[in-house]
Order: sequence, then C-alpha cells, then structure tokens
Amino acid sequence: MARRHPARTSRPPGRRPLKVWVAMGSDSDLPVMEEALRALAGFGIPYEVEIASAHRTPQATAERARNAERRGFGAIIVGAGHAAHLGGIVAAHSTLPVIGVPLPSSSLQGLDALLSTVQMPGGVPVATMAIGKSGAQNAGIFAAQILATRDPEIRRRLHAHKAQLAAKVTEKNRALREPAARPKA
Ligand code: RP5
Repeated sequence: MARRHPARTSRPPGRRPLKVWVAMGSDSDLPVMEEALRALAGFGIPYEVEIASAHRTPQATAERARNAERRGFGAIIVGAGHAAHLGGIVAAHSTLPVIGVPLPSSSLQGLDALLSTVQMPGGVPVATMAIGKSGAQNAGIFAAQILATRDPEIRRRLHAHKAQLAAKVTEKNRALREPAARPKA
C-alpha cells in the first residue's frame, strides 16, 4: 500500500494537480528518499511513495509503471542502490518523465547505482540526479519544475525557492562582513 501525501493548493476547484509517484527499491532507501518527499511537500505537490523493486517484484513494478499515467501521475521519481535497474524498468513501461536517484547503499557508495541509472541506451531516458541526499532533494525540485510547466501555482513556489536560496547567500555574506552576526558554531 502506497503512502500518500495530499496537495496543498489554492487552485480553482475542478483542476486536479498531477501527482508524483516515488518508487524505491527497498525500505532501507527511505532515509535518503525522504529528501525528495520533503521537497515535493514543500512545493505542495501530492505524491504516493512505495517500495517497488526491479529485481524482487519485477512484474508488480512494471504494472505500476504502466498504470502511472492513468492513475494521475505527471512525473516519477525512482531511488535505488546497487545494480540499480529500477529507473530503466520504470522508463521502459511509461512515457512519463522518470527521474532517477542513485543511492549509496552498496560497498561502492552509489557509483554502481549511478552508472546503472545514468547509462541508459538511446530511446529510453532516465533523468539522473546526484548520488544520495542532494540527488533526492533535486529529484523533488526537478519533478516540481516538470509539473510547473502546466501549473502556475507551482511555478510561483519555484520562484520563491530561488529567492530563498539567494537570500541565504546574502545573509551569509552579511555575516562574513560583520563577524558579530555570525552564527555560533
Ligand atoms: C537495492 O538494494 C535497494 O534499492 C537498496 O538500495 C539495496 C539494498 O536493499 P535491502 O537489502 O536493504 O532491502 O535494490
């Protein structure tokens, strides 16, 4: 059963926002993938998260991917470690944009998952993020950017996010100039 997160919305009624399907290879991936969920929730984007393994539940995973569009998803985020085939399997069964997050769960620290996810053959793209938490956070933001192309409310929140990033740098520069304002370590 997928965990669901509802939309935060000020859209006119009748225009249902697209959801994001977040699939991960194992429950052990959740601590990293929480970053993607946090980002989606921050933009008010509804999502469903569940375990779908390319190797352990291949049939069910393919079926979920095939049905994703019909179920109201607009983008898919997948996170997997080791020889990570989840992105490829999902992309093989859906025309929705698939965003892959390589996870550092193996002795190779995610380099294996990075190459397995990014090195897709021509014709079946998986938009691959960085390994680990930064990649998971960026996957959430990237999904928001995809959905924003048809949703002005999400676009507005993305602009606010950019302004927030810039404001943080301004604040840090101020602290550099005025040592008294520096946060204590
Ligand atoms: C991958 O194997 C999963 O995505 C996870 O990163 C890794 C280990 O899974 P568990 O053995 O912890 O279930 O398929």
